[in-house]
Amino acid sequence: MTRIRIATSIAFALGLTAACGQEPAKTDPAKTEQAPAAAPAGKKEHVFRGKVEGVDPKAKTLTVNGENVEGWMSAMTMQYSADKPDVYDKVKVGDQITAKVYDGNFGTLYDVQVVK
Ligand SMILES: [Cu+2]
Repeated sequence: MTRIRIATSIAFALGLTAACGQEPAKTDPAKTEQAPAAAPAGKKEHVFRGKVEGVDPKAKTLTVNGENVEGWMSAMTMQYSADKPDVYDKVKVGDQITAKVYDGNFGTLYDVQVVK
């Protein structure tokens, strides 16, 4: 499911990407379409930074070239979903963004902000 570029996949193929692309454990697609996903309670929060390389409002995915997030994920380009549906309208290719991410959830960006 995860589209990782060849260059990064070579570097990270040996185990580091094992957790990436995992769907959040309790995601209900019908629900997330209606309401913002609640931030996971009690999970460690990390600050995510990256550059948007693709936006697909229909599929509700963002392809983001993310910087290394210590203890969460290595630097890589992959697809994420956003916590709120309006993010796909707000964010454009080339935007630098920040977001909140949580331990155990490697597929969702919360509180996405475009860095001006
Ligand atoms: Cu990843």
